[in-house]
Amino acid sequence: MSEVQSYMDFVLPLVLESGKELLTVKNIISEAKNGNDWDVVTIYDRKIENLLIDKIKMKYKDHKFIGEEESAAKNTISTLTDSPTWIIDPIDGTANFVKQMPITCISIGLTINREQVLGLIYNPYMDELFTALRGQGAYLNGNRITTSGETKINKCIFNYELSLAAHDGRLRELYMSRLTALIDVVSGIRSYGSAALGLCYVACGRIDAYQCDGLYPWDAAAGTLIVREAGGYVIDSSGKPFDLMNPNFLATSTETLSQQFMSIERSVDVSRLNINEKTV
Ligand code: 2AM
Ligand code: CA
Ligand code: CA
Ligand code: CA
Repeated sequence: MSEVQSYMDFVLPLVLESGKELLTVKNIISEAKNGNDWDVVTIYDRKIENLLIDKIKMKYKDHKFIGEEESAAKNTISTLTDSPTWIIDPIDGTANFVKQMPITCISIGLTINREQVLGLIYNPYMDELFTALRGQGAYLNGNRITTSGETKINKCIFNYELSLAAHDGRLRELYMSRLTALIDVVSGIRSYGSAALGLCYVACGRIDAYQCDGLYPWDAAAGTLIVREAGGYVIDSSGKPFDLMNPNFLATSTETLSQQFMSIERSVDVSRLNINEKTV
């Protein structure tokens, strides 16, 4: 068995167990992060992240961690090194979770030598487990998945994550100008509120494209590997090389579709925007 497969085998039961626990939760109380009512966290986010980090650390003493909630507590995101590094989003779609909208998941990625080698995303409400190991394809509940293969933007169902634009001054102008440019071109627009699941839905062909700028490594670490392993295409929509530590991503079923999105978006003036100034 490969080293990475053994890591998957170790972490999978922990994630399934944590996910199943979420199903029993009632009366979820959320608190505002950084004083923003629209940026919420619950005790379950912290509990799941702590449990995963503690258990993995006990087994693999030299492994490193980048988690959403430990980064928020430190007010900094650790630098990626060559060491095996678990990148953890304990609940992706916390706002959905608080409202009991069943589009929420646990997302875990692993990098070794700074390369994404493992992705695991579990939505307990749908009992859907998306997995990928580098070079070995992507799976939903053990069955191989591929993207839709869609090549035409006018037939494309597009998950554009509009929720951040409403609150985030860095992104509002960018999002709205792109929306105006794309709304008449694509077949339909969705905004599910979970980056990890949006990426999984591209990977399994439920939608054809996902885009969100200004996100964090834990939003992207598992899902972008799952998309690529499903035959999809991921780029940094700003035109720079994709950077896991500072992800602005467009994930599409095919490279052709990606080029069609980019040719429309490049016609929109975004030069005034600085999307890299963010708080954790
Ligand atoms: P989260 O639930 O883990 O915070 C779309 O809403 C995506 O953006 C989700 O994956 C969500 O992840 C993330 N998100 C929500 N609020 C955010 C914020 N204030 N800053 C950055 N990302 C956020
Ligand atoms: Ca959050
Ligand atoms: Ca997230
Ligand atoms: Ca989260």
